[in-house]
Amino acid sequence: MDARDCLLIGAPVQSGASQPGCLMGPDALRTAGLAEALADLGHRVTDLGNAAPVDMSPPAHRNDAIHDLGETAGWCASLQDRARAAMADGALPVFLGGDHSLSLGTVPGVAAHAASDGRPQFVLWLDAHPDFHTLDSTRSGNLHGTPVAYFTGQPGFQPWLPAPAATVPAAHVAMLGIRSVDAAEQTGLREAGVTVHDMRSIDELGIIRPLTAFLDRVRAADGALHVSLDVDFLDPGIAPAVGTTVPGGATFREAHLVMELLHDSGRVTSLDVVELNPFLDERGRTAALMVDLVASLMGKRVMDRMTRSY
Ligand code: 5AB
Ligand code: MN
Ligand code: MN
Ligand code: MN
Repeated sequence: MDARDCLLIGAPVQSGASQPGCLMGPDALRTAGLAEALADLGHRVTDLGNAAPVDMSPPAHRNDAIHDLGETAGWCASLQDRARAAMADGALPVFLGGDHSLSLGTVPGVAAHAASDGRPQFVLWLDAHPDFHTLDSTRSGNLHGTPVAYFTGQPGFQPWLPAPAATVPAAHVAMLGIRSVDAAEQTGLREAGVTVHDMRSIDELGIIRPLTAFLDRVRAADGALHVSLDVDFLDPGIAPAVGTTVPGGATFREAHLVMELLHDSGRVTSLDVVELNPFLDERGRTAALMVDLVASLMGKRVMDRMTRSY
């Protein structure tokens, strides 16, 4: 990868989760040396500090489980603007979460820029969960479980959340690492046509084949690629600092391989690093691992290889 202009944008959102702590995520990633790691790789890095939500007071929703709707809607609006502006600057934005509800803003924002460039937007969702609830289907009321339904244009989000600046077709979304899906999500994902590679398919096929198949599609369409990396994509044994641990996640080596293949593809145009809850971490090890994975995605490797073929 050539040297890129990387913009670090903190999004200390925690209104979409039930456990407090994601508020500290951006600072933990900074403390773990994210800017330095990217600068060491030759990238130009600017840390824009933390974004803030705009004021919003949507009407109450009939689903009583939903909490902090106004604050999450305010983040959604604010981050759509920030994401769009960062892309218009020609930069590669790295959004430092914050819970996964931040993708309610980042994905429509980058997709709106891609649309103005006449490029199709693709999304790679690295997560234990598909986050495909609607406001009506969420049982927990935690809006970090809703962004993919929102940005693929599923009905029922307005007027409670702002209209997305642009949507991403469900057929342009691939998910990897999935191992906890609620019944309503199963149905929704199937009907929408999202590509879901669950952990079983990774066990059976390995992680390379599904990923390279998706990257080939992005390349063929000359698409922009947003990567959304949820800490719980990883196995809790290596990444304990997350409120929604699910056993059986990606290993250290699988995760690095995903990042290295993404780097080699040269397609990644924007990135979310989400759900880090430093209050649950052990001596900063999860934050350090997330920084290391972002570095892999941005070109860090142990050995320079002449060629690679699989
Ligand atoms: B995360 C669950 N499906 O709706 C729900 O961590 C979990 O951003 C959502 O992937 C997990 O609350 C959201 C049970
Ligand atoms: Mn552009
Ligand atoms: Mn998630
Ligand atoms: Mn998750």
